[in-house]
Amino acid sequence: MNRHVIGRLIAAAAITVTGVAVAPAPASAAVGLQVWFDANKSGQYRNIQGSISNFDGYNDVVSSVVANGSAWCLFEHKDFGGRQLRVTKGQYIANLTNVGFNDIASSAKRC
Ligand SMILES: [Ca+2]
Repeated sequence: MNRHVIGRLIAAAAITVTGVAVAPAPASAAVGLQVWFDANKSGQYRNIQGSISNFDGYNDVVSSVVANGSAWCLFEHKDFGGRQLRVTKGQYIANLTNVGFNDIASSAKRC
């Protein structure tokens, strides 16, 4: 392989890397409220698109969240009852323990 060909290969590799870098990450494409069962975006995941009056199947387990598109409110009880935690638009809370809301959320809606 001569030097010229190697140069072209390096240029092609650089273009490929650039292409990957500018592609949207899956997280940035998300809409709604993203919730994970564990801290730091780990464990099972749900993407909430609208008002959910009852976290059926994931009640009292949410430990990290990202609010996309608007602010979202988490509620302690189903049907938007009990204590409320407002997550501002774009905010990522890596560990809901830090805001006194770990394994508590039972419903959510935009707010
Ligand atoms: Ca609850």
